[in-house]
Amino acid sequence: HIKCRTDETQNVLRDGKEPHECEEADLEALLSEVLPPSTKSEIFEFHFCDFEHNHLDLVKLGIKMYYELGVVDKFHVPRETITRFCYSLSKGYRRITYHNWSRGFNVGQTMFTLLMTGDLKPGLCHDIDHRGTNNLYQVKSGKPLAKLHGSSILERHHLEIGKTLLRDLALNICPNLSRAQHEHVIHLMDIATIATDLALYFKKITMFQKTVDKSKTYESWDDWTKYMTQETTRKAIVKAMMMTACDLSAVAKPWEIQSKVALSVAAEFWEQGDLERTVLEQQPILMMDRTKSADLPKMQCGFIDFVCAFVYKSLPCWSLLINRREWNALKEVH
Ligand code: 5BB
Repeated sequence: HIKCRTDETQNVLRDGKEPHECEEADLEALLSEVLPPSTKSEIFEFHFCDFEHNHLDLVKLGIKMYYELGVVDKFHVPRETITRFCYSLSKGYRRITYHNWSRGFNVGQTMFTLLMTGDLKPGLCHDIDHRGTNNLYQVKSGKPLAKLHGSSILERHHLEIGKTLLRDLALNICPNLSRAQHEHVIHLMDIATIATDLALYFKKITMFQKTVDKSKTYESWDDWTKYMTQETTRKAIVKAMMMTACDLSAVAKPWEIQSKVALSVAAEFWEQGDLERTVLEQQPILMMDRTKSADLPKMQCGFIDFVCAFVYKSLPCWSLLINRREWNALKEVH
């Protein structure tokens, strides 16, 4: 049975304090402590592992990443503001099996390494307030969210929460941006968050293939305008692909990480499967059926071959092939 790590770290003794008192204490701690130095910080590594870090450690590292990206200095964001922002993001995640704060952090941190080692920025809020069940479940069980958003239900909800946090005066991390710059930031959040709906991923692949390698010279204004539009589309698609790469990146992390993370992905799928049995009185699909747990290695092989392989063709491949071999070996045991 997989225990939720965030749960353990958040359930420490509260000394009879109310939740909001704990939150103020957390914030004070975050503000009084020095941030970890960049030199010995592992946040620059693709192989970063959060297993040994608690909830607040990860918030600290999140703040650190914003400093490293240069956005805090560039826009003169006060330490308290960026601290409140990151802490609120972390608290916006529910204490569930997989789509929790540790995982939100990991996706943001993977994007961070892509940005710092490559040359291309949102990630921390992309799964905020996830319920541990997928879009189809929201529809089938008639959840209010499904009535609010027609497609990419959860992704649109993560986006709304992220934007609300950004808008909130006390948390506004970019008060010095012009209106146009502010709208651009929101637009980037739109692209990046909606992009993580896996249902859109396969459409994106085709678009991605169509838009690469369009180098030619342009002779007229119209020609150039068309080129610029394509450039903008191309950039949006590359950003979306990077988000998917970060979203699925656990599969391309060292085996010690992948084997553990895959179990928590499975645990959350199985919990949804249980809900489908009890609440919807339906038989869950193979992926969400805990009585079919022996098929996990086989499913991970399929996931790597048919879902992940494409996105990692154009990005650093980390440990994908090694993990493929490990899952395959486990498959043959059964
Ligand atoms: C994925 C698409 N789905 C609609 C049907 C099943 N497939 S799958 O066969 O590629 C598959 C993927 C089956 C089992 C899986 O996990 C078993 C533990 C996975 C899988 N998905 N494995 C992973 O390690 C990860 Br990471 C993921 C991504 C899960 C988050 C994406 C949620 C998007 C929902 C559409």
